[in-house]
Amino acid sequence: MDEDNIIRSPDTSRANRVPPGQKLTNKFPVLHYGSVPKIDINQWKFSITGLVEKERQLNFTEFVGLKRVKVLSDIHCVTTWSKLDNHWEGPSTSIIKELAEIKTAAKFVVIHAAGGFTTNLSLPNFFEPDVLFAMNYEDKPLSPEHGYPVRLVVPQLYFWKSAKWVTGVEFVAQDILGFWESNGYNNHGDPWREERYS
Ligand SMILES: Nc1nc2c(c(=O)[nH]1)N[C@H]1C(S)=C(S)[C@@H](COP(=O)(O)O)O[C@H]1N2
Ligand SMILES: [Mo]
Repeated sequence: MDEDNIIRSPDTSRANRVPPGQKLTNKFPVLHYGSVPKIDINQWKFSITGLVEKERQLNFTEFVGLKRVKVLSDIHCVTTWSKLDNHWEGPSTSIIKELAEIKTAAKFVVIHAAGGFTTNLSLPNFFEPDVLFAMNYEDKPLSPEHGYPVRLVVPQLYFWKSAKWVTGVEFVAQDILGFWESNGYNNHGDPWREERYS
């Protein structure tokens, strides 16, 4: 991979890259609730809804055409495995600001994924420069179990915020707990502060 124009997630520059209570693995475990959805790329839609001037839907061809960034990140799963030096590629979350005008009343975003899965983020967390809608992992399209065709990657928070099989983003004024956040996980999820459970 071309290392020149890569966005390095800030945590990859720490002297000690392993947060408290975490153990390194070279494997890439698969974790999610339910089963891997079967995605028909011809039917696939990405929607931008909620507190925006005009709601939008993009089909797969339109989404594939969006400008992309490359990100280097570390993964920290709340179940205590961490995996360093992951390369992702896809549209930055900042692309949403070019696709839709977000109303000033919007303070949080709900990420929607196949099968009704959701996760929630504050707008500052969502728009961190290292957050992206990943389509490629290590220069190859995501595998179905890791979120094909599009997953969110939020490098600075525990990996449950990195929703797989993303279908859209919804801007809201009040925070709305997502799936894992309503099932005992912390609402924020900073691995360096061990914000694991609520
Ligand atoms: N759609 C969806 N995305 C999800 C989840 C889920 O249940 N559904 N689980 C999260 C959790 S808890 C983790 S740890 C990571 C695991 O990602 P991986 O299978 O690529 O390692 O996906 C996150 N994204
Ligand atoms: Mo997880």
